[in-house]
Amino acid sequence: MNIAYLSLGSNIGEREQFLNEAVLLLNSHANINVMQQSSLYETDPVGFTEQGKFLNIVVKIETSLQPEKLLNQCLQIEKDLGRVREFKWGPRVIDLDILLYNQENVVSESLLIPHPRMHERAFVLIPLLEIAPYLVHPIKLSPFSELLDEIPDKEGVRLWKQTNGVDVFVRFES
Ligand code: PH2
Ligand code: MG
Ligand code: MG
Repeated sequence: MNIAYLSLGSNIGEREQFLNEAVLLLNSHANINVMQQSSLYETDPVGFTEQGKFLNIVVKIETSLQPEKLLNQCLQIEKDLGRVREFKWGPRVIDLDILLYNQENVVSESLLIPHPRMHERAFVLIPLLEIAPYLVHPIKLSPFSELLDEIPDKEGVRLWKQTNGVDVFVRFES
């Protein structure tokens, strides 16, 4: 079995519902087991900033799928939920990115793991550290907690709905 961490984001329509459906679709796959899910964070758009705020989460999965097969499954779920790709970093109903796959470095035409920008994105690291506080970057060999300390603008990431396992117990309004 392999352990992977995925980043999920949505900034169009019923964002929370798209995230929930994506997690359900992941978990309904025979070879994917969702083990942990972070709280929901509302995050200011990074890169192309003229778009709506995102909801972002990170999930930990257990899977027998190899990275390329896992990527195909993520892309299939994006399609199933109606994602239309207009331009890079543009608004989307759902985005599923593979962050980590065991402690492996995967380099292929379609896939780079660890995700090449994860260490500079607070919207990835904050939810990741919530569920895996002691994880170390497999290439940089620094703890993700230290990489987060180096990011200047973390204010763009706000806890929006806190989760305790799968149970939601409090909702933060922004
Ligand atoms: N995803 C991007 C680009 N910018 N910004 C936020 N806040 N959240 C995202 O998930 C995100 C982004 C490209 O996939
Ligand atoms: Mg992305
Ligand atoms: Mg993506």
